[in-house]
Amino acid sequence: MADETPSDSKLTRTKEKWAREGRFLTGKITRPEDQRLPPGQHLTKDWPVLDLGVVPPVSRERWRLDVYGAIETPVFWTFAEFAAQKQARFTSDIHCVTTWSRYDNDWEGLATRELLAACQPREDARFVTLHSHDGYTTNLALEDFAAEDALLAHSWSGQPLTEEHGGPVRLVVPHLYFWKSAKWLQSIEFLTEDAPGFWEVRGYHNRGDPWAEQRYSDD
Ligand SMILES: Nc1nc2c(c(=O)[nH]1)N[C@H]1C(S)=C(S)[C@@H](COP(=O)(O)O)O[C@H]1N2
Ligand SMILES: [Mo]
Repeated sequence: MADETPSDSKLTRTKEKWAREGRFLTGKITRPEDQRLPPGQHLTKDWPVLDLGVVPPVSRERWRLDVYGAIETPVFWTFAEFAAQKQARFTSDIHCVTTWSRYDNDWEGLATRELLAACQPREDARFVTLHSHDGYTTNLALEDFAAEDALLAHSWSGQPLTEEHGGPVRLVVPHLYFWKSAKWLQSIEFLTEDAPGFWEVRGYHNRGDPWAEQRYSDD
């Protein structure tokens, strides 16, 4: 487990610079019915690895899911308990803010809607923050977290998620840029007020809708 987030790495500084300059923005904001590739994106067949450069060693044996905050029923599951929940299989596209997109990713895991049914967010819960083992965080509005194709994924293409892609378990929220899909998921915090995460405080958009090209924060 990394106890320091490499927030001053070369990659982090480069991506902060892109946010300041508005790099990759095309100005297009509509989503034509027949368009699968969001504006400013290009298609890739391989699957790039993007993170802060630290791969935290977390085995399935040691992994726990800790769900806490503005909820009625706190959840603390081992991997076996997590895997014993109702399983979902979703196929979705990846859109990374650095402009690559990858179609037809086959994910398996726990639909976020099933998690919500288990932990029962309180009436006043409106946001979630994901905390990861590399010190990364990212925030989502509850509606975005609850999207019908969002899941906590443990497998990709029928195989356990590899270490480099965020295994044992990562979030997948297909309708937003991929930085919202936290790898090496450690805990999920439900909040009444929004708490911007690692990239959101470094010039990236708070929501990150690829179809509206919400790459960077407006101010
Ligand atoms: N824990 C953690 N999750 C993370 C990141 C990270 O640095 N740490 N990077 C995000 C970014 S910017 C992207 S594009 C995707 C990349 O996922 P991949 O390496 O599986 O392609 O993970 C996201 N989730
Ligand atoms: Mo990214």
